[in-house]
Amino acid sequence: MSLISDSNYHYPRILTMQDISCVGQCSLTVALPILSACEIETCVLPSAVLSTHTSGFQNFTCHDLTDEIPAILRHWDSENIRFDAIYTGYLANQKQIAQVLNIREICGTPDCKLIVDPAMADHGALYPAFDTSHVSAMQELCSHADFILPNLTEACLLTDTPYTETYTPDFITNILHQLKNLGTKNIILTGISYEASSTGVVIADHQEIQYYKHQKIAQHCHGTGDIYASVFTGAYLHGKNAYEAAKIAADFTVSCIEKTKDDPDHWYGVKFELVLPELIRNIKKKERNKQTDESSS
Ligand code: PXL
Repeated sequence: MSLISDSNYHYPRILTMQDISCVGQCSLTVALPILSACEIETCVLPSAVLSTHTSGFQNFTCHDLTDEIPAILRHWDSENIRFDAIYTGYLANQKQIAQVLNIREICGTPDCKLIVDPAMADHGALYPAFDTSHVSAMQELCSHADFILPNLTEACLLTDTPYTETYTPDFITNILHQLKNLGTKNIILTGISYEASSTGVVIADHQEIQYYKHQKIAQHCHGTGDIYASVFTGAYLHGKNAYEAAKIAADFTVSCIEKTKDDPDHWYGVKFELVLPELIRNIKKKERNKQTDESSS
């Protein structure tokens, strides 16, 4: 799936399974434009339709789409539709979490990558709709994933570690080992901060642990986990390696927060649309350099 030039770009097809929060700049309404900007054919399996996301809005509506999934799958299979990757985000219930492996079995290509954002918690707490049985189901899904992208709260829940706001590199290394013991192949752990002025992302594969440090912006913005996971997935499937994809995703997320932080009316999400041109430039950068290198050699 790696790229040399536009002419032999393998045009990947991904299935992303998460909810449609009609308002709130999260889940499918950010994944679809971001993955498209990364030149990935993006198919969707909506897990639920909500009037808004569940963090901060009152009296939101939610229509669970779990019962639709088997018929959708049967139709895709009858049409021989296959996906190079499956990327999951916010899933509405344990039944849906359990369906993901079945979806890969039926509609995944032989090398189908499974990328799981265990979107279920932040700042030390589970999202309002979930309880601990959701965590157990997510542990099982993560154990089969090629990549998981938890924040620290989710990583603590997945490893039964008490959440803490201050920690040492050893604490993080220990969590990474426990996540590896679950069976997951690669971990991208976001929001890991060892000093007041910076934060960063830890990239752990089978042989090394790397850290990409970046600017920390004091303001909390909703939906940045979804933005981060979508950009990582898009950049990785476009052909970047995991470190480069993690870096592009971090830089994109920081820029989104920068564009949003001074607007108190925009508390529910980030203005990611303003940063899409920067994402497209970053995705294409290496290719352009490579092409220039090739044509000058
Ligand atoms: O951003 C994660 C997310 C996605 N979808 C829904 C949510 C949340 C977080 O609260 O409520 C419905």
